[in-house]
Amino acid sequence: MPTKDLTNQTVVITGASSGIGLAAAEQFAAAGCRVVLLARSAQRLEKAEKSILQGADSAVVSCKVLDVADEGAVSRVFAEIEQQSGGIDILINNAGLGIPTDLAECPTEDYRRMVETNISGVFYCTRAVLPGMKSRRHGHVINVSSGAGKRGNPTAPVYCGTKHALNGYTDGLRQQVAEDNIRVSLVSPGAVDTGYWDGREADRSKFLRAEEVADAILFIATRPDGVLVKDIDLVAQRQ
Ligand code: NJP
Repeated sequence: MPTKDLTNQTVVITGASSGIGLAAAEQFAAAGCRVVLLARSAQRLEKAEKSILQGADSAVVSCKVLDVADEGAVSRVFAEIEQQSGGIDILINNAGLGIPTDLAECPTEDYRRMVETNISGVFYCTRAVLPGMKSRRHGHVINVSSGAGKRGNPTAPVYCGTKHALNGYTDGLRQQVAEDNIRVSLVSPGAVDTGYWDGREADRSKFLRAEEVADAILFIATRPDGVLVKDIDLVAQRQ
């Protein structure tokens, strides 16, 4: 089956300094895309950029510091990227965090961080790319959600709430912009061996690998025009 050629497409990835975002950046760069990495830590972004260039010195990669929860900064940074690139083709809303919460004791600050990153951040970034995508009648928004967006679990009710909200938002947006020829997709992984789990007790050896989730994201983006993958729900199956 023919796949979509992504050569020279501009791909913006939030939360690209580690884990799934970094793995996706590596794979989209290898597919010939111009990749823009976004995250809060300049140091981690520079390291990520270097590691991508080490893997493929012809990769076209740049990075910008951005907290997706900062509305004004999102507007500024995305306007810069639009101007410098001539237009964003693919946005991967990947930045996110989950804090295990006993709701009776959950600090408001933890609640706010999850909601502002996992939901408000996706809204700010998506809103920033839609006018350009609509005027070019072309674009793809891929949201990294979670199995926790479909099934609640007792350890992280706030995180589950943000990912359920993300799924509803994605579904509505997909229908809203279909007539503008913009595709909107979701990826829903189970547990993935990334920094998300640092400091927590878990046997990560049987988890998904970040590259496996990145591979699913690339699969979604390379479907030919006219084909939309709405969601990939993937889990590890390791003995
Ligand atoms: O985690 P991690 P993952 N603004 O911690 C950045 C979902 N997921 O790759 O900002 C901008 O390695 C942070 O960089 P920095 C999960 O919900 C995961 O696993 O410098 N960037 C880093 O680059 C999330 O949506 C699992 O600290 C912000 C990146 O985000 C996505 O996968 C399971 C930011 C996080 O990388 C990627 O997480 C599942 C902000 N405000 C869904 N806050 C799993 N790992 O098990 C953080 O179902 N970042």
